[in-house]
Amino acid sequence: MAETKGRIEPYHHPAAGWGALKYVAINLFKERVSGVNYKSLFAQNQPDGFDCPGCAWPDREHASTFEFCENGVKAVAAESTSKRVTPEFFAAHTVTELLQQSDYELEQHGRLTHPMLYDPVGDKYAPVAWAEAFKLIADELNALDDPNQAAFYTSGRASNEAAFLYQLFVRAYGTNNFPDCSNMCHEATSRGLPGTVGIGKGTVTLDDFEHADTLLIFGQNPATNHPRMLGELRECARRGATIVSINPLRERGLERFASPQHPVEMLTMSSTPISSMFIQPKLGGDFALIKALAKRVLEMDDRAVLIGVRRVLDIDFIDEHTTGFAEFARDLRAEKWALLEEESGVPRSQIEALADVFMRGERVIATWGMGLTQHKHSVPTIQMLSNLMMMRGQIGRQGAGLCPVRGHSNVQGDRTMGIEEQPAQAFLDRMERVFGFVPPRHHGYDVVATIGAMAEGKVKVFVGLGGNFAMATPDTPLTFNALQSCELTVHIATKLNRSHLIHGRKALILPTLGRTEIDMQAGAPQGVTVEDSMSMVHISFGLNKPASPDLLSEIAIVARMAEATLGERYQLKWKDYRDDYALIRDDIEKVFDDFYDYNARVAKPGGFHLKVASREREWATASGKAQFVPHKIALDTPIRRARARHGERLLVMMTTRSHDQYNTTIYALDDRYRGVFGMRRVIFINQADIDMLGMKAGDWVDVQSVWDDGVERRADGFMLVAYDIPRGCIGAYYPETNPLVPLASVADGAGTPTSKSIPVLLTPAVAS
Ligand SMILES: Nc1nc2c(c(=O)[nH]1)N[C@H]1C(S)=C(S)[C@@H](COP(=O)(O)OP(=O)(O)OC[C@H]3O[C@@H](n4cnc5c(=O)[nH]c(N)nc54)[C@H](O)[C@@H]3O)O[C@H]1N2
Ligand SMILES: Nc1nc2c(c(=O)[nH]1)N[C@H]1C(S)=C(S)[C@@H](COP(=O)(O)OP(=O)(O)OC[C@H]3O[C@@H](n4cnc5c(=O)[nH]c(N)nc54)[C@H](O)[C@@H]3O)O[C@H]1N2
Ligand SMILES: [Mo]
Repeated sequence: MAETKGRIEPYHHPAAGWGALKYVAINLFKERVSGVNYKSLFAQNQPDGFDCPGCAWPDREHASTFEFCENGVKAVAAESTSKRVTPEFFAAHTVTELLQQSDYELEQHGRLTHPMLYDPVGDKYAPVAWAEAFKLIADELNALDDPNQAAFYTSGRASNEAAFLYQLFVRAYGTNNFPDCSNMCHEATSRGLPGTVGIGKGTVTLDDFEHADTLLIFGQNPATNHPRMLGELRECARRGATIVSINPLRERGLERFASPQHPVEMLTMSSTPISSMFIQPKLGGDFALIKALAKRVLEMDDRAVLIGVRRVLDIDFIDEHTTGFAEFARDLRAEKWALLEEESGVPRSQIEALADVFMRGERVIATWGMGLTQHKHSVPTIQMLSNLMMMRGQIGRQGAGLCPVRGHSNVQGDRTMGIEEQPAQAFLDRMERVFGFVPPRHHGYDVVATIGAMAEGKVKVFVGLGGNFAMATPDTPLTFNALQSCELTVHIATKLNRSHLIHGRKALILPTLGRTEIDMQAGAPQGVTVEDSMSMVHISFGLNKPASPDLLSEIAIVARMAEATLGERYQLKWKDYRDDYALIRDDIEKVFDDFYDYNARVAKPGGFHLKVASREREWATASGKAQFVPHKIALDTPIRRARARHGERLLVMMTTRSHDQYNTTIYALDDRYRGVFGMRRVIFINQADIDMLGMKAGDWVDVQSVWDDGVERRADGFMLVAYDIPRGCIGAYYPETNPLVPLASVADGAGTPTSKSIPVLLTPAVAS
């Protein structure tokens, strides 16, 4: 089904600026946010307000000045909408009817108000009492032959308290099946960094941005996805720091920025240039590019030794803090320049120019997003990036370090709290000691494994704590079948989405409070805590009246699910926990030493920084040192094999976010900075590739992925948009393109679907 009303109009303005303000106004109006809720916009990320549900970028000590952010405003407006999805709404629509609506339309219906149970007779959801809903879940869970026949998904908005209780419940019930959104997101970071620096988290804080002289931004689109990061980059740029954008797609939002925080910039229509250098590797070319930079650093160090000038390598750091350098250097020396150039898609002259910038930098921060994490070789890529930074001791000192930029506002905290299908044994020992039950020891299913297990009938109950599992995951038709073959699907959610409609034989939708809402328990307002992308933990209090009197908090839902399922087993204090969230924090503190004095420390404005050992140059690796890990360029890959078969017609597709979406939530149909308006079914493609296809910009195509399992995977009806992107690489939006991602196509060692490198063929659209 082709959209025809859209238009393409290149964007020539700075990011943010007046455009952002205008869009905010339109959005607020459209969402029909009630007057009283306006004030909540000014309370996000304030000391006594709530943590913005928009993204995981930290805020300056929950600063006293209002930080304007389009992303945050949209997220808050979407949650504060006055529209409601009531029992009457469900009575008026069958599920089959609702399935005809687009994700955008489903989002527009507003907030869920009542717990709902699917009625197969009328093919409709009907209201159900909370107690009955919990009893149904308990009965289904207790009827399973094995607890491993259930899977418990988490989306990264869940608070620390909700996540901790959830994993406590699920482990007491008896499984480690914790698929979570980070499996699809920064998993390669979480699995890659422990091998090099000992912990899967970033090593910088916002303070380091004030001291950095060089910033390398890999595979990220902050103007859309982390707008407050642009404010930091602006300050860096004004101070004279060099900012390099490494991205196949020339993101206009990384070129110039007009800060909404600075009235003069706004009034004079001026702006600050952000990136001074743009490197455009081919999709997935970062691994070879970073390895090439490392090789160049080594060569320049050889030269320095030869002519007797200051070393380029930080020899002291390497000697004192690392292992494996000799072998790593041997591998670098053996690598051929021609292969590095070919695989990265970056000419040698540009590699050398970028290496110069890196070597000139005294204090370098490397940031990265999904552009590095959603490829087959993402773990080696991230390890190579830490190798590169370690060569010059750019980790664990002021103004320098590794900075993975996370997505969901508490995705990092959820993992810290034990949402992890491969839990560490030491953590399980601790759980056992504190709570007195024996937690399951073997690994559970991640997202991809859960889908496979559902499809094979091995997982029969699916519970989703937030998120939109059906749309966020790969291989859409297969995933839909998998979910539909479940005995029971349960979704704890704020708004209606497609996952609620792709349901099991029995199905529940459990409506919950959003983070912006007042959470009263046993007569007292409760706060919840979150950990941002830079390991700052702080407390968040909702301010708005709940969307419906029938909502329960996520914590109350989890606790009551647990009570119903486990009964008196293990004497866990479910009722106490839900009456007073401070008691949950007391028990979190018993399990994790770094959370000592938890309640006292989050009571302070700004909260506290959770220790990241690598930041202190303490290395929690097997060797007790930071480890250089060599990696070869893989020459036998699905993409290479597909290209050998199809030649230049084989294109590699990345799937990204437009400006007006939050993951699977489609707020509106524009992608302002990329110049797409009123439509989403577009493909960004190099003009030379359009010519190669014998087509022209504006033509419509169907897309088919190339995979060797005999399954036809296609997505039809996309318009070609000529764009500044390397030949052989194309871009499109997710989730529309998820049917193209084969379930088996994952990052080695992380299991992340390869959403940024899908081998595809384009053909003229059959029905447009
Ligand atoms: N408004 C808004 N904000 C969000 C979200 C949202 O959907 N909307 N989602 C949140 C979440 S969960 C996340 S994880 C983050 C995601 O934030 P990002 O990491 O910015 O995610 P994407 O939109 O997928 O964009 C990836 C960027 O990587 C580039 N890229 C793609 N492939 C490659 C590659 O091979 N190499 C390099 N170097 N670059 C590449 C793309 O051109 C694009 O600029 O944002 C969070 N914030
Ligand atoms: N092809 C492709 N696929 C991708 C990606 C990609 O770049 N390309 N990105 C991946 C990434 S990085 C991520 S993080 C995942 C995202 O996967 P998910 O986290 O599963 O998806 P979201 O779209 O963020 O979930 C939105 C839903 O969450 C619910 N919700 C919102 N707020 C709350 C709340 O406070 N509590 C509860 N209980 N529910 C709430 C609402 O019902 C809303 O519809 O998608 C992944 N999938
Ligand atoms: Mo994400």
